[in-house]
Amino acid sequence: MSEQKPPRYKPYNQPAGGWGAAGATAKVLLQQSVIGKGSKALLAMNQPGGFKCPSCAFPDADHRKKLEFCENGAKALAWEATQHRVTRELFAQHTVTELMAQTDYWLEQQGRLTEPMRYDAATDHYVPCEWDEAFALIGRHLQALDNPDQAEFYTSGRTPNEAAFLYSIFVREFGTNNFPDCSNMCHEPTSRGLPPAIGVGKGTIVLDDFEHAEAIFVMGQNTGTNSPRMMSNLVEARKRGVPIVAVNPMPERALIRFTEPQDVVQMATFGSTEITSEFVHVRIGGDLALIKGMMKVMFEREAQGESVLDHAFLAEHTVGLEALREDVLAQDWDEIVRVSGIAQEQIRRCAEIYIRSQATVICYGMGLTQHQQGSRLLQQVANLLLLRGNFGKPGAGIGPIRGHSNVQGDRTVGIDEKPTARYLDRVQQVFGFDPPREHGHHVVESIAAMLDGSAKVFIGMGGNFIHAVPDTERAYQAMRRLELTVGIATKLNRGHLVHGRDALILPVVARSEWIRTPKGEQFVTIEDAMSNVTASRGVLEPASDHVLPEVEIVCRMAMAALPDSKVDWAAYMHDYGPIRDLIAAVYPDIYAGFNERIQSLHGFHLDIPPRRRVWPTPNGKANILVMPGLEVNAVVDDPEMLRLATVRSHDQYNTTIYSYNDRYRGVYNDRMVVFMNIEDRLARGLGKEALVSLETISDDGVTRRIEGLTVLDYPMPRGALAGYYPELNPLLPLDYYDRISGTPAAKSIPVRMRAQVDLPA
Ligand SMILES: Nc1nc2c(c(=O)[nH]1)N[C@H]1C(S)=C(S)[C@@H](COP(=O)(O)OP(=O)(O)OC[C@H]3O[C@@H](n4cnc5c(=O)[nH]c(N)nc54)[C@H](O)[C@@H]3O)O[C@H]1N2
Ligand SMILES: Nc1nc2c(c(=O)[nH]1)N[C@H]1C(S)=C(S)[C@@H](COP(=O)(O)OP(=O)(O)OC[C@H]3O[C@@H](n4cnc5c(=O)[nH]c(N)nc54)[C@H](O)[C@@H]3O)O[C@H]1N2
Ligand SMILES: [Mo]
Repeated sequence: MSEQKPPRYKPYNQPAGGWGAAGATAKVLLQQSVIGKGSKALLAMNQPGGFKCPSCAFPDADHRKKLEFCENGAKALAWEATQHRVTRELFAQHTVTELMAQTDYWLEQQGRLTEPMRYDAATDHYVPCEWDEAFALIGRHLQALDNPDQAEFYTSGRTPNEAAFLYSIFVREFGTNNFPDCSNMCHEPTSRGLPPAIGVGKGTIVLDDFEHAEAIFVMGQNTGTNSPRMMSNLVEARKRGVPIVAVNPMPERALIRFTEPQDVVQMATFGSTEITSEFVHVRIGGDLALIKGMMKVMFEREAQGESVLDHAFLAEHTVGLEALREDVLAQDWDEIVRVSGIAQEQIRRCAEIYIRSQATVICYGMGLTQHQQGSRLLQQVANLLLLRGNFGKPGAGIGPIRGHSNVQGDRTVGIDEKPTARYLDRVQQVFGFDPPREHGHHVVESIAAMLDGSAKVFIGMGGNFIHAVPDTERAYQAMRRLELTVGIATKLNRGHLVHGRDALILPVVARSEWIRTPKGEQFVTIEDAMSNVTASRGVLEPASDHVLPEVEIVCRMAMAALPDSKVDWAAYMHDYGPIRDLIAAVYPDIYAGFNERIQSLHGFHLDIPPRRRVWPTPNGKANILVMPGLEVNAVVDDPEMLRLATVRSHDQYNTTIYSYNDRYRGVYNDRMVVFMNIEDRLARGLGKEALVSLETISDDGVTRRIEGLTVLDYPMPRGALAGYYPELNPLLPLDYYDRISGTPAAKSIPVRMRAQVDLPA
């Protein structure tokens, strides 16, 4: 019997979730041969006393007595708990050059890393090495640098608070603030854009706010795929009749219709809930024009004598209203409609929904942050909320939906290339060394430093830097110039193969696994996207006897690099309680009494002053900030230009590809595709599913082109394209980023499309 491959593209017309999701969960456990073990772990995931899902940062619903996992959480777990192992034999069989020829999917499939490996240039193989030898090599390289700023210390958001905190102390005592972080490519516009406006760089909502909201806006976020547990909140809100407005250039399936896999009746009856009451098919980068249009409706109605703003709130809590009014009223309706791609009538409907609601939540994801002016765009989201006093009352606030499960926590505990003076003073008082005061590198700056030769060492605490960053080809060149690259990781990835003269792969204990040290069983803590800090205790046996917890790795790197350290690393290596005491000492405002408070079954919430209508800004007010114009990206004057958004499929976790399918978008067996409006395709004389190339429009003289992409007819707005991250990262210029946050504009790459005549064999 020949194995029939399903067609490459078959539009998906079912509701998202439901039996499709339940089936996919079972299948993934089966594939990784972890049915029994996986099920045991799933029962402990996101439950009090268990561990935090290694997938996304959405909070647990502690008041509901149900399993708190979703299809994609189960996938993340199955991939982590997999029975497959990368052993020394794999590295003995293949040179690094041979491994480079394998796909990322294949690398991932090899399973968990099991022992430390060191690159041997003479044979082009990774060879086993002792942990002591690995730390000694790191120590030697770091000590040999002319100055500490020649090292780059990357962090990805899976690292728990305890390890991230010690890492930030180690690196500062070593003498640099070079902390490129996955957050720099993600929610940094939140961290940098919101503080001048509302005084905090975090979200202000908690889970309960979904229950009190009278309207919910979901902007630039593919909820059903990337934060599936949030679907429960949307379903519940919808059943209460709350209007939900989704703003997205892609009509993401789960935002249209969803079946709650945990709803027994819906599952049995094949029922589903219509999620979105208003789908706003915005152009890429059109959100600013939409928001200004909504505000224009409000100011126009005010001018006609109606009261639609919260005047008491505005008078007591804000400054800057008049400048905003002037800017917004000056925008021309035709321009608003052209740039947003949304008819005036629909903008008025959105404004009406917003005005009628006494409590509104606005959630957003990468569709808002990854633009050249992402940070300032978020300030306009804050303005919209401020106009109706949507802070500091139940059911209202701003909700950046964070990515990695501890990406927010890592930043809170010190992973920050631009630390505040106040924080540095605390570090000095608590530890007794002088931390460097000069700002360090974010991701883009770290690559520039590698390229110009000023960086020599790269240490990656988790993540897959090389495939997460822009400009893949230049990033490869950058990495290959280094003297030492270190990948501290659970799984083999491309970053371990694109390496420096010396290179190490250091395997770690994963989130779902227990940490047993000579001081007993330890737990770690994480902070979710709504500022709840909870304990996480793994329940599975570690992948091998030779993997180490991240905390121990940090301590031993520090001991090797800093022989005269003022920090008693050995005291923290096996005992995490004292680390939390240090966190409390450095951050008394939010973390005082950490060890007592973490005893509570559901953890605790870190104070977010705007929830109390307190604004930690220099003037003590919420600042209404003006952003002129309607564009969030530099205008490209080229009639051929199309805007490309790089997005995630339903079957990947960032750079980890689970399969080549993207169920809800109807794509099978292929990721080298471009989603495009059929009219745009016809206008270019392209046939159905034509093969094309994309070339970036830039003025830096570098040609960035990807060939062999298949065009799929998809309900995209005119002029908008979408394709997959990380495959399309070679098209994203290093220099194309938000100047305030450093975040690459991965959702708005200007490109030209060409028909490809030479079909590959
Ligand atoms: N299963 C799974 N879960 C994940 C991840 C994963 O890869 N897989 N990654 C985690 C991480 S680190 C993060 S940051 C989050 C990411 O989660 P999301 O923020 O959902 O990320 P993306 O898939 O990159 O894109 C989001 C959406 O932005 C839309 N978009 C593109 N351009 C625009 C625009 O100009 N305006 C608007 N309004 N929308 C636009 C896209 O169509 C897409 O629906 O998810 C986290 N959770
Ligand atoms: N073009 C484009 N580029 C993007 C994006 C985009 O939308 N478009 N999104 C950006 C975003 S939002 C993000 S967050 C970044 C993601 O960038 P990263 O965080 O660097 O990438 P990941 O793919 O999440 O990293 C996966 C690796 O982490 C390791 N790992 C997994 N769990 C653990 C653990 O518990 N501990 C340790 N030490 N290692 C672990 C595994 O070895 C795995 O291979 O990519 C960014 N890049
Ligand atoms: Mo992210």
